[in-house]
Amino acid sequence: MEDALRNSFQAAGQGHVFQWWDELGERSRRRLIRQLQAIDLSRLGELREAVAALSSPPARELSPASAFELSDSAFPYSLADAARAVAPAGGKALRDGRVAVLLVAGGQGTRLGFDGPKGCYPVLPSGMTLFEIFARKLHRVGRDFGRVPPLYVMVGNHNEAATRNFWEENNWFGLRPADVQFFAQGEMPALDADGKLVMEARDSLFMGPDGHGGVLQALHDKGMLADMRSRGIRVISYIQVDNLQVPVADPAFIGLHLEEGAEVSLKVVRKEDPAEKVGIFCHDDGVPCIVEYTEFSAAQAAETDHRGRLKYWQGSIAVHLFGVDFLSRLIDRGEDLPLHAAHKKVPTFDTPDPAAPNAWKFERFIFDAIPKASKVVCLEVPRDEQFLPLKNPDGPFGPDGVRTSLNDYWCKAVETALGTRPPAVNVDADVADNARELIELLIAHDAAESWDLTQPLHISQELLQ
Ligand code: UD2
Repeated sequence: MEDALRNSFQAAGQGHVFQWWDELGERSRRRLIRQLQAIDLSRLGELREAVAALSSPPARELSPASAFELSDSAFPYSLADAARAVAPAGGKALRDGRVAVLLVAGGQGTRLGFDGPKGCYPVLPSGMTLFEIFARKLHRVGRDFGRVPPLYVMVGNHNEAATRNFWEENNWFGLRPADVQFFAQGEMPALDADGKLVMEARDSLFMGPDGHGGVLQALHDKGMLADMRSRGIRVISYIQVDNLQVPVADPAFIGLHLEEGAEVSLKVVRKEDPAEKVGIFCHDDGVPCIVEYTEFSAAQAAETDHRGRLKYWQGSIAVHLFGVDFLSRLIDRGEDLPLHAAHKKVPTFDTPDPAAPNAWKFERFIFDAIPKASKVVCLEVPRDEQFLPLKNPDGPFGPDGVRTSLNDYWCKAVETALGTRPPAVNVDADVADNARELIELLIAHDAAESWDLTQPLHISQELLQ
C-alpha cells in the first residue's frame, strides 16, 4: 500500500513528501500515510489554476445591483419599509421552528493575535465573550418567538476541542445542549512556489482550514443538513463569529427572504470609503455576486453616480440567509465553490515561523454560492447597528475600537430616549438588538425617572424588571 501511494505521489511530481520516510518511526509513518491518503492528487491542478487565476483574473462585466435600502438613514434608522412589512412572516417562521442559526467560527484568528478560538475572546468591558453574546441573542429570540433556534457552530480541527470545552464549561450558556452542535470544516494543503505540497514537519503536510465556503460540504458530510431537515428547518441564518452587533435571526430579514422567494439573501452596509475591506455585492454579466475587495479594481471601487455617491456602495457584512433546499441542491449536484489562492506565511519543517509569505493557501468563500441561486435578495442595514467586527489587535476593529463604537451607539440610544447622555452604557445582548428597540424599552420603563444617568449604565434584564 505504501509503495502504491509513493508511486502515485511521485507520478504527480510530489515524491518529496516521502523524503524523510527512512528516518520516521512507525507512528510517524502511519500518521503521514493517513494524511496522504486523504489527498486527492487528481485535484492538485485546481490549486495551481487558482494561483494562476490571480495573475490573469477572469474577465468580468460588473454593474451595480439593487437592494432594499434603508427607509430612514438618520439615527436610530429604519429598515426598508418592504422588510418591516413582512417581519411578521419572519416571526412566524421563527415561532414555527423553521430557522436555524449557523455560526462560522473555524478561522484561525491570526490577525487578532488571540491564542484561542476567537469566540472565547472577552470582548466586552464586563469580560463577556463573543460566544456568550451570541447565546444571549438566541435566548432573546426564544423569549420573543417562543422557541430558541438550534445553533450550528462550524469550527476548525485546530480549535474544535477548545471550542467544545468552552461551551461545556459554561453550561452551554443556558441553551439546551441538544440545540447546540459543533462540526469541523475540511482542510486544504498549501503549495510552495514550485507547486510542491508544503511539509509542516517531516511526518506531516501543512493543512489549513478550507475557508468559510467549506461549510457547504461540511454541513453535508457531518450530517448537519440532514439534522436540519429532520427538525423541519427551512432557512439558515448565517453569521460570522467576529461581528458582535449582528442579530442572530432577524425577523424582517427572514420575512423578506421568504416572501420574495429567495434562495440566498444578504445584508449590506453603505460603503463610504472605496478602499474599505469588504466584499462588494454587484452583478457580473447580469448575475448577482459578491466580489471580494482584493479582486475589485481600485478605479472601479471609486466610481460614483450622478449624485456623487459610490456606484458600488453595497459592502457585504457577511450576513446571509440560505434556503436548506438550495444548499441541498448544490450538494446533490456536486457543485463545488471555486478555490481562492492567497500568498500567506505557512510553517514548514525548517521554518516554523516564516517572516514573510512563503506559500499558497487555498480557501472557498461561502458567498460564491450567490450566483448559483435562482433568486437573491439584498437588504441594506445601518452600519453602526449591525456591523461591528472584531478583527485586529488595535484600530477601529480592535478590542478598544469595538468597545468605543459600541458604547457610543448605546449612549446615543439612551440620550435619544431619555434626553441625557450617561458617561458609559453597556447593554446586555439579551435586552435589545438595536437602538430602536432599546429606546422603546426605556420609554416604556420610564427609565428617566428611576435611573441615575450621571453614572455608567449597565442595562440588563434584571434592571428592567
Ligand atoms: C470577510 C469577507 C469580507 C467582509 C468581511 C466582513 C471573506 C473572504 N471576506 O472578511 O468581504 O464581508 O468578512 O466582516 O469572507 N472562517 C471559518 N473558516 C475558515 C475561514 C474563516 O469559519 O476557514 C470564519 C471565521 O471564523 C470568521 C469568518 O469566517 O467568522 C470571516 O473570516 P475572515 O476573518 O477570514 O474574513 P475577513 O475578515 O477577511
